[in-house]
Amino acid sequence: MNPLKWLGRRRASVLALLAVTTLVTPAAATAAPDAVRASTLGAQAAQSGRYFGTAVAAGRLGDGTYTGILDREFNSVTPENEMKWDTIERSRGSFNFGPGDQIANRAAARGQRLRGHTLVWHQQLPSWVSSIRDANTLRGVMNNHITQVMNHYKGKVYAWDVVNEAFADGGSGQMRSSVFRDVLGTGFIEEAFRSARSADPSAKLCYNDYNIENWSDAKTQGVYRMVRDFKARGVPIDCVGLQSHFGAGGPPSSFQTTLSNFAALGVDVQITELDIAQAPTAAYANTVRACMNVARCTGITVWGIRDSDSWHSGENPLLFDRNGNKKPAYQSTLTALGGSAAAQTGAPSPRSAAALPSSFRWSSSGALIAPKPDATHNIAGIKDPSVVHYNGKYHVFASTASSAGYNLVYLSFSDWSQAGSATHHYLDRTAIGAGYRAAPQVFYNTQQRLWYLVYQTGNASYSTNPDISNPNGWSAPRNFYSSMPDIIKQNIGNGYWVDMWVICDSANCYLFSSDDNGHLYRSRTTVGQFPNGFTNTVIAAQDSKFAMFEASNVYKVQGSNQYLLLVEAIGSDGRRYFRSWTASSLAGSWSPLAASESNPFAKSSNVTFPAGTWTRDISHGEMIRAGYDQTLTIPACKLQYLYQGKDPNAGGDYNNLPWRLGLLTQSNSTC
Ligand code: G2I
Repeated sequence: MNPLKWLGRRRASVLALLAVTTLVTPAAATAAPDAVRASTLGAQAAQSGRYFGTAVAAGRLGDGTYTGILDREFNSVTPENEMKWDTIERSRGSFNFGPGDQIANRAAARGQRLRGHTLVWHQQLPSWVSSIRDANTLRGVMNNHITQVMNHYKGKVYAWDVVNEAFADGGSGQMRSSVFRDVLGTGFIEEAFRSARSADPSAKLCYNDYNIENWSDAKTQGVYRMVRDFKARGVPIDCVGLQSHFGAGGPPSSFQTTLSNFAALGVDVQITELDIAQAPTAAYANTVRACMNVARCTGITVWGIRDSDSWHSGENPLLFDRNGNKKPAYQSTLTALGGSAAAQTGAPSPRSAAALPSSFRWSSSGALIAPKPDATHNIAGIKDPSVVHYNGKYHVFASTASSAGYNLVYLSFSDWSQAGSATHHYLDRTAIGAGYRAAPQVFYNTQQRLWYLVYQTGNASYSTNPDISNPNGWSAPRNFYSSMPDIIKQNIGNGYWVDMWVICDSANCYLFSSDDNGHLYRSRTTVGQFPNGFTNTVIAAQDSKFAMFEASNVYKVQGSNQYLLLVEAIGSDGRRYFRSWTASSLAGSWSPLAASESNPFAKSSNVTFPAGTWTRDISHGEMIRAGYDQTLTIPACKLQYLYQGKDPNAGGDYNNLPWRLGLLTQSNSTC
């Protein structure tokens, strides 16, 4: 929200009213809500923290059937040919990133992961490389290629196939003859991995090969010995890609053993190029199950979308037929992705035990908190609340709004019945300072033993305080980003960058934000680096502008491996309401929970007002949490939501609207 935001908001509301009959209900909103079983490959894989990807050909991106399936089903992509040496550096020192960028940018805009394929391979290698005979020249050429390509895609590639297919078929268990091995010796693989690590330390580095799926094969054993040696000597390697181009018999019976034996060396394993001749349902299911049964098998990529897209199209080896219809193997794959080891043995899944319901009903309080203007604070509305219960008190932070602009306020009370009489502490009097500050979010960082207040200033900003109850203890604002990330600049259109939200799991912290233009963004840093290092900004979810407007909240559901996403939308009646989604990881893809106007998370239509209908908007708010730390954990039962509402007849300047805070309590909780 910037100081001009009211213009955008007023225009948005007017347009929403005009669009009553034309507002398109997004597909996601009408899909059957199902928190436990998803209806697409990517969403189902994400429930176990895995990805499900496909090879993509840039030349097919103009085909709507192709891109329709791509974006619906897959949350990871691998360029089939566009990042190979003969495309990227066809002549020495001259780099062509165009086709690779086309795939990379498209994936980033849709929140799909990207696997980089491939840096060093004896095929699709230009003859100017394969004819080099001098070791120093070839070493320089190889390292320069790795460095240039990885630098170009830095931050965009999740995992790189650093070296591809370096081992020989047959019984030798040795490396195959190639210009790299023949001129540089077998040490070229180690050298490539070391160059790759220094070029992009945040990308996972994989060795990728075919015919290494059967544990007893000499080739498998050769690759295994190399990875074991690398791990023993500290040569950087993070993953092994098993291509898995199978005949109609499917995977060898030892496939899962092979996956777990590699994983036991301390690397991730991935199925990187899966296709199975004639696509037998059982063969696909067995392949997927083997991955699901190995914790470090982090994802599966099929080598193309429709049979007609396959490099072996005559074998019809993929999950979609030539017309883009799902084949029987699609169903067996989807089912196998849902079959966690726990489910197969009949043990209750913790997710279903504490999962949220798929529809909600609420009872609302009256307006509990109203602005308290004083001689120097002329305030029309109190908005955007953030709340924690800590040390026997509710601590509420909120925006104060008037035509003159926005700032922040703090109040605390021990019981909701006292909320209205609590003292308002204006934070413009503290080091947070005057000027545009809005939409606060508060949490305690347990590692740093500091409270954080995250808010928007035009950038994403924060202040810290060792004592939440001391309003004067907040530090001056600092920014999370040096400037607006490029992906937001590219997608924001006429919207505003608003409503920053931080949540952490045990490894990473994520910063979500909205653009009033249909996009939810997500950046990542490690728990150790927080509050610094936010990077890898992607679109975490998107829809039409009013269907995914702003005020997103993300929470961990207590006692489950579910995360809950709420986003504020503008309904066909022009009123604000919330939609909801779940995911099994913070970086996962979001499946609709109660996500439509007819089955909303919270809208005037599923809220009763025993004390009188004081609002028809259920707008920017926050869940009452089970704790107060950076994990933003909420209970699975008896949810409560503090929100902003206003007199339905009020109008005029958006910034001057009479927003008040009220509390929803879930009335259909079954636990
Ligand atoms: O061969 C199957 C895969 C084995 N593992 C490594 C992968 O990179 C490899 O992919 C295939 C692509 O699917 C094919 O599309 O690699 C082939 C090249 O070795 C690709 O074929 C090439 C043709 O050879 C070229 O003639 C053609 O111009 O595809 C190019 C683009 O269509």
